[in-house]
Amino acid sequence: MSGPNDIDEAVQAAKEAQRQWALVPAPKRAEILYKVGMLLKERKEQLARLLTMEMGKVIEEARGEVQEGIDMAFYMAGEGRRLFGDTTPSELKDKFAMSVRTPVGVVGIITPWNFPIAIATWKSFPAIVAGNAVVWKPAPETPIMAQELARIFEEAGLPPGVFHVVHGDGPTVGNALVEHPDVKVISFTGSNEVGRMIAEKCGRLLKKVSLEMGGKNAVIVMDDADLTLAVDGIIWSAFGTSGQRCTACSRVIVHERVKQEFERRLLEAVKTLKIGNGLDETVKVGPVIHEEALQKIDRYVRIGVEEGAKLLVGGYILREGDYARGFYYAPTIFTDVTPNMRIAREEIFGPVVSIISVRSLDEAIAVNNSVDYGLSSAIFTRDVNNVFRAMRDLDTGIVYVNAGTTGAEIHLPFGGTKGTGNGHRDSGVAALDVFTEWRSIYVDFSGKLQRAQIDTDD
Ligand code: UN1
Repeated sequence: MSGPNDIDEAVQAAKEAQRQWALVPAPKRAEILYKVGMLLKERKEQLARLLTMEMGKVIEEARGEVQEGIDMAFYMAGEGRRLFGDTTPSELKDKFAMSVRTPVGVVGIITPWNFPIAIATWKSFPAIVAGNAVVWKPAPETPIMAQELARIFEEAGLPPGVFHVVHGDGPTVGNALVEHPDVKVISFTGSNEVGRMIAEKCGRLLKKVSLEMGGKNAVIVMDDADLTLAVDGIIWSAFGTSGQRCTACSRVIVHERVKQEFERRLLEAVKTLKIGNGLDETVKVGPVIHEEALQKIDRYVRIGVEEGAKLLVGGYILREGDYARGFYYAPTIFTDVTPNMRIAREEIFGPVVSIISVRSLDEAIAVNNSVDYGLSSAIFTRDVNNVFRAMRDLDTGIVYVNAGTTGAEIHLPFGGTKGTGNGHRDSGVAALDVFTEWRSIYVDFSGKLQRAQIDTDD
């Protein structure tokens, strides 16, 4: 565990190292990221196993998560040869105008336990290729993956001081990082509650802050949908990672004409899911992170029952036999849920999905957009008109057509509207906007004083 003094030491060392790092040509900085990518690739299996052991997601998904890190490394390494700025004409003769990206300095990164390595790569790789130094506070639940990533940076030849890991909780370590005057940008993924606290502090300090704070993601199933496909997509997005993704599907908005048949098929599919130790290749749903999470999920299920939702399946903690050794929650489906129920509005972060029935696409879109979050949404339909309506009208940062709400690819911007974020994006080229400042440069080669806005020809 680090204390506030450790944070200061890390930030000072980062500040020192960053000056030199910023002078390394970006394509050379990128070479380190290529090496990081290669090391992640070589160790994919070993890292995936560690990841499963540390936080519980099933091995197949752990491999997928490491793959996100590999993809991000190669993608951002490519950025080292781009980092595009703009050239623009000047209003004046013999004058050259351009804007370039410059590093911000020391960047503070705060990440959650559900994607202990991928989210850190979404943030640290663009920061590093752009010439910044990073001080990273991983979630206290997943320190091992953090150490592994730090070791890989070291082995790849990243100069000492450019990347730091500080362990500890939010109130001490996170706070010290957020408030440190030499940390210029904070990039945070986690709960809405913590994100708001960080944003308030950063607001006062005039510090740029990028927030990604979860979702209440819905899949719309229209009456013309391929129901087999919709069920597959929903099972994967709702119960993968035991529902502990910001992108997890936690609402299904189904057209009333197909509700009954859809529910029948969904129930059939849920019953085939094997729950257990994530290292077992046949297991589809692993444990949740800890007892506290288990209790929170269970509390929401009780709330759902009290609110009058109908429990179709699940709704209990698994405690028998081997399950007693972990934190297992039975995949849970509620139906006859109305959009204003708490289970349909609040992020549960567990394997619980609520089915809401609607009469039209208009109603489906309105229900989708009625929550305080706006990360991901999806529609299953065969009608091209529905597709384009959804693409335009679903108020989320990510929209899927004929796929579940999870599975974002790293070269597209990741983030959302409303309570999900504050307008910034992780991943994709948009991530560079968080970790760079724009510098506008004017070069006058006329040899005389030229005054913009005054020395006009007319
Ligand atoms: C998260 O849950 O915070 O789109 C990240 C997805 C993954 C990332 C999820 N690629 O589901």
